[in-house]
Amino acid sequence: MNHRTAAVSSLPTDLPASSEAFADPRAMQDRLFVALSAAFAEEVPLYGGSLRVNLVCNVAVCDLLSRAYRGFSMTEADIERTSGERHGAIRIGTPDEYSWVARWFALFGMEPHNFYDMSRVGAKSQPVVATAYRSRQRPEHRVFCSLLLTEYFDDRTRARIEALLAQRRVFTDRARELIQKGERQGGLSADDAAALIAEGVEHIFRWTGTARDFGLYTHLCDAGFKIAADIACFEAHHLNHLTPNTFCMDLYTAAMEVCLGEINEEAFRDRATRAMEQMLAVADRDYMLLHFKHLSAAKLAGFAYAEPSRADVAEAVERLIQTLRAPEFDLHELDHAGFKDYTEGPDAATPVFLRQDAYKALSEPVRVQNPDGSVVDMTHTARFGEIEQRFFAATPAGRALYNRCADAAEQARGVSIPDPAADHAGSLAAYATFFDPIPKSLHGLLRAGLAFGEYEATPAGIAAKGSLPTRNLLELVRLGYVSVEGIRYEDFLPVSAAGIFASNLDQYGTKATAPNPPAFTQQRLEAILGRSIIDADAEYARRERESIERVSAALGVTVAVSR
Ligand code: OOG
Ligand code: NI
Repeated sequence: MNHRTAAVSSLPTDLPASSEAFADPRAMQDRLFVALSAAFAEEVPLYGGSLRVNLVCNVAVCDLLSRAYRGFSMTEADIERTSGERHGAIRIGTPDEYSWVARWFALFGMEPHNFYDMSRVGAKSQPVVATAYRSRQRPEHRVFCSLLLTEYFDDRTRARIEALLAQRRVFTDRARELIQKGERQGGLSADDAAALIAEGVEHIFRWTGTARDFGLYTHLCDAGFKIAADIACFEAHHLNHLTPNTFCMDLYTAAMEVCLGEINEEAFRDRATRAMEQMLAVADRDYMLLHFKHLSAAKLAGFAYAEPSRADVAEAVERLIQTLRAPEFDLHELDHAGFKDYTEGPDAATPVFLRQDAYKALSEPVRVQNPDGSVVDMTHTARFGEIEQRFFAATPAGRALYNRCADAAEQARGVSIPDPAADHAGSLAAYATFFDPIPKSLHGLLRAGLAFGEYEATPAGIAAKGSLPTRNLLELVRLGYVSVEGIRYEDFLPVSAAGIFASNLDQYGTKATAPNPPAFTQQRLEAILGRSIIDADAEYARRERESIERVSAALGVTVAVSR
């Protein structure tokens, strides 16, 4: 499959250097995700289509926001960069493979964050544990990385899985050499970095369309362990999905549904208009800073605000409709299994954690090689097309409140929340009421202690040192003596992750077939990694705490958020 090579070799090799000798890990990350995305789009035309849909929706959102904020503008290149952020998911078979993956990510400056035990999340449990790789500060990309728990299975099945996994070698000699060299030197030259990226795209995360041992594959699927089949019977750690960012989830989902032929243009006009109006209603300055990382607070403060008119919205929607009529948006002609019925996460007005949606997993042809040399052609349904919108990181109290709201909303689906296919607007509105207890602004979230923020003394605050009227941080923010930015959520949600496994494998909840499977602890995963796993919430809290300490030092008084 030489398109892989094409995707990689078309990239410039002039990776910016972090020091004289080594490529910058951040730049390597960006290059990696551009290359993975290009390769994924070549493998899965629908993914490429979804990127086109997302781009034109994001352009429409930015056009409208530039009417609201006079002076705000995003070039298509800015939009590409901002929406070039990705999260992905891979599933690993053995501890040895898992440690190579960790070492590989480390060279990109991506560290393990959070321990997810997916075998203990109730009805949606799956036989995997996981951590997610990302940069510690201001990450753009992250990868959920699961490890199959072979101890979950009865002895015979376990032995079959382990024997099959023992035969494969996902990391080539070249990849191993590069990793060892990078570790030894403390970095990689631009050429070596490009070679490491190519290893990832061409081998490690590659979809080969081939599998092994049809007997084991069907045994695992029939026993309810499609996840184990997806891991053990394939030759590489194929990406399960690669999720781009969108600036307006409800606009994107409506656009995908019209392109897939699931709704007509009239229904799209209606949904897109509501999505745009809803977006404008919440797009305050904190929302702008959250979504557009090239903006600084100072620059944003210079933009006058004028609420766009209904005619402006109608015009933006008509323009988008025109755009989507082009043949490149005829996605219904591609192989697909439809779009999910509803969006995961909070309603559009509640800016915490993540909103996620997806086109459903595709059934893809796979050629299976059997131990006896025979070959079987089958289809495998696992890779799907997720999209997300990232919001503020919630504190543990915020998470607890969010979980209560989300649980109640989940219970009400199909009861007091109407089916979205029958009444889309009514369904969104009823769903939103369950999140009423959560404040809708950054200020409200911070005051209630539900989200994390980073504070900074302003020049006015420093000038007023010694005569500040209050030590209350949020009051100081209101008076212009301190500025605050919400911290964006950069992690996964265990419950959503469990739902994602269940929905894209089309298999809900599995029970162990081993009589007493031992708990797989964080310590065991850390032993495999040879390092500790970062607690993301503790990091968000640390960033907030340190920023408050800096403000106190700059203003000469101890400030605090008073609740
Ligand atoms: C991982 C699912 C986790 C998310 O967005 O929560 C995930 C998987 O399907 O392997 O990607
Ligand atoms: Ni995902």
